[in-house]
Amino acid sequence: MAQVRFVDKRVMQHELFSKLSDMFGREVPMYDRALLINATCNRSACDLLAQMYEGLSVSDEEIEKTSGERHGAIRIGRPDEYRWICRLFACFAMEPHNFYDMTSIGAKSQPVIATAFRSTHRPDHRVFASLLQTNYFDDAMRIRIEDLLSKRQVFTATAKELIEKCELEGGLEQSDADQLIREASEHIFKWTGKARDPELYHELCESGFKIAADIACFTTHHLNHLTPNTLCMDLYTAAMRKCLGEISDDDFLKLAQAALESMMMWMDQDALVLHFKHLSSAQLRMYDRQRVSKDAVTQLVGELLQQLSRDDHDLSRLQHNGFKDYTEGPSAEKLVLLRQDAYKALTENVDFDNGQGEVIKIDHTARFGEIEQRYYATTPKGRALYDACISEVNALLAASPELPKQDPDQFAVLRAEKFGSLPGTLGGLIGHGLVYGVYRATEKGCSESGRIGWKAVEQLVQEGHVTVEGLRYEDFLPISAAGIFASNLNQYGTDSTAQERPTYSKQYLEDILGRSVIDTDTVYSGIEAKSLLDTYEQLGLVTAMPVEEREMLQQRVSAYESVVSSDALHELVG
Ligand code: OOG
Ligand code: NI
Repeated sequence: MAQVRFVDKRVMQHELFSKLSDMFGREVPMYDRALLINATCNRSACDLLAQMYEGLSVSDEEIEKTSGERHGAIRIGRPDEYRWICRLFACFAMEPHNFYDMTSIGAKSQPVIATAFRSTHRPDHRVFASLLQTNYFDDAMRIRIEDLLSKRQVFTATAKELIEKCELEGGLEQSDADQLIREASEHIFKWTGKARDPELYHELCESGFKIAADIACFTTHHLNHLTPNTLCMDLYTAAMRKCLGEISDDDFLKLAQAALESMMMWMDQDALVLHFKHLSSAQLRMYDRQRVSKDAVTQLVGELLQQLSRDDHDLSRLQHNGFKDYTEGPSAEKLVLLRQDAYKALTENVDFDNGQGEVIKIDHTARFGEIEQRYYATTPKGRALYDACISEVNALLAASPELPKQDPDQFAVLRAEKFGSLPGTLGGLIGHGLVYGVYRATEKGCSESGRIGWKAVEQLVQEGHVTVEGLRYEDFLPISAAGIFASNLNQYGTDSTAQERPTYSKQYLEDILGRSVIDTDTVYSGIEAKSLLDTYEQLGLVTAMPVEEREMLQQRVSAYESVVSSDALHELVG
């Protein structure tokens, strides 16, 4: 009862990200304009979907809900700061998910370890939070970095008091919640354009440690990027290139036509449910598929070009460093994990205090503009297959690094070939045990409960007793994250300069956080298993199912229940 006065933590989370997005939009005009371009492209994609699925109409508000999702990236210097960040995000129902060891990913290694803060179920927002590992460096450098970091105070006394109050009382009232959000957007995550110790900055950058320079010399955990979601990656990247002035209108028309024609192939009803998570799946499955002519697509693309040609979409006048050469992740029509792309890091002028009362201006290149599209979560088997495909793509890139730039069509064809072994539909992916599903008994199934004999779930789906939805991937990929560090810092990877190369573990990160890190394979697997057990229960099949199968599902559910918080557990049940 006492809890009624508290603001819902998920509501606070939405408010936080909306404020952070406003803040970032003011700091980085390119980000603000890119959001507009994304909205324009998503509108076009939805106009095409309305032609493909008669009766489907997606309002601008619904598009905003669907693509208003964001992920941020922050880079933190001190373990005590990292723990405060964890406690801060807990006030917004965001917990640490997965341990990412960026120090041991081969040539792209960086001196940071990380976790991602997000809600466990159907998260809308997430933050990839890295922590600099000073013992990656030789002792002399380690001490200089630690000394400089020890002089900063990122969290004000007010912020700490509010976090403690939230922990003690279980939530925050409106005025406290507003104040904590202000602390975040006006201080903790704000870019100041000011830094310290220009000498250390230069030394770190020159020895290949730009990431450490970006952390050690600044006084806040400024957002490195804030990434929105797109409904059609290839359409968005074509639009960005056009608006940045990198490609001609004719090239844009060609790319956009291809992107939308490809979308017509992969945007089946399962993909609709995946992309429009705020709309009900029953509703999304009601519409019949119609044939849309090439001419209709051409007309849409022409209209899109007109909109993109308006002044407010012109990015070429803003200072920028161009768009990346190719999209990270699977080929466009294989809906697993995620695809990401970005405009490259901007060159920003920073005022460095040299400690002797002088200000030195230095160009800093770190903040960039990412975009992403999220797909189905893979099982370990699916992940292994994805990894095998991506390593073939990487081998191709290693052999011909200029290919994506020089011949993007050929690169797209070859990449699609490398991903050829992945099925192109949810049914195929689930059938081969490559992605997770969430099952539900249908009305028909429930009405025949107790009269259906035991059979495999695929059979029940085929008969219309059960429906299945693909589980969405809500995490990050260490390798693509490494690619992001490498590309936006314009530095590939770095080796440790410590006398003995240190190793880092999940337990080590948990000790810093003062709590456990949630393993998301356990979560995805548990959600699927729980949905299966619930479905069999509703169909009256629990006693009929083979004992081993029941025990296996129960084990997966128990493992899941032991890693998620009680709040998150309630959320799934409710
Ligand atoms: C974080 C890189 C990770 C992603 O999308 O994989 C990331 C960083 O650049 O600090 O954001
Ligand atoms: Ni990112």
